[in-house]
Amino acid sequence: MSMPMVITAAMVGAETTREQTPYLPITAEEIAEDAVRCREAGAAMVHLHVRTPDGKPSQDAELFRAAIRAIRKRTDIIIQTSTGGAVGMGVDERCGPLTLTGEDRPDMATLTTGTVNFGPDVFWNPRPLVRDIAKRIRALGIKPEIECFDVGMIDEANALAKEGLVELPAHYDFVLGVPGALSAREDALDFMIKSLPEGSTWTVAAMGRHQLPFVELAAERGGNARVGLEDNIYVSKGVLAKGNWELVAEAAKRATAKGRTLATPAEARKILRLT
Ligand code: KMH
Ligand code: ZN
Repeated sequence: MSMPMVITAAMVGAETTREQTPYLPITAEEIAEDAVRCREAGAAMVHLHVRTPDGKPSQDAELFRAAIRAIRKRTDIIIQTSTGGAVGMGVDERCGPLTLTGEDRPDMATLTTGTVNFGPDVFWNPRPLVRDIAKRIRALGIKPEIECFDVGMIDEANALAKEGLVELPAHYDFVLGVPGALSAREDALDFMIKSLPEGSTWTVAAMGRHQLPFVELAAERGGNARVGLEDNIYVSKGVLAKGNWELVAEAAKRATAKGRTLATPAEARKILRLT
């Protein structure tokens, strides 16, 4: 019997625009409304970015606070905040959500463990910056999701563990298919799984048209999957998803067709060792 599958909804991101899809949630209320529907459709966690009212990517703590409060008022879904933000942001800006404490503290935060080409840009994560963010996540008392855009980022997480900055076994997200980085290939997924330390948990987030097929690959392998408008705006060829919930619903359908049950947030907390 495999574990229940944890579906994460990457709801907002930093790159998707309202010009690309009118269904992108921007305000705290829009995010909360879509998060509730994602939870009903089978998601246990949201990966959260926020935007200014005019839609610009932001890592502002107060915008995160408003979104986190709006979500928690309406649902028990796990909230994982981004520390990646948008390309070009500095480390203090990226770590805005890590300044939230008490009832506004996020449940988890991302930690990308290496620099990578990101379309025409560079997502800068030099080793000292990675250590800085790892320390801030640790100081807040929450667990990271290690974002791996390439396999060397798994090795760097091992180095962080040796330095006492990350606890193993950890939870990883394989981000596959970003232009300029590791592509969304089945053999790449298998190599990444094989490279993990014993006892790790993993999620796969494949970009664009690869998103939903990779839910099925993850389901077959006993892993977890991330879907959502951050990574893909189409529910089928040329058809926009009418919200993150529609991508979650499609992911849930595909995962259950492969024999997987879906984790509730309470189950996901146990699987991901958050409690
Ligand atoms: N927007 C990307 C440059 C994360 O959330 O931690 C980085 C990103 C990763 O989305
Ligand atoms: Zn993100």
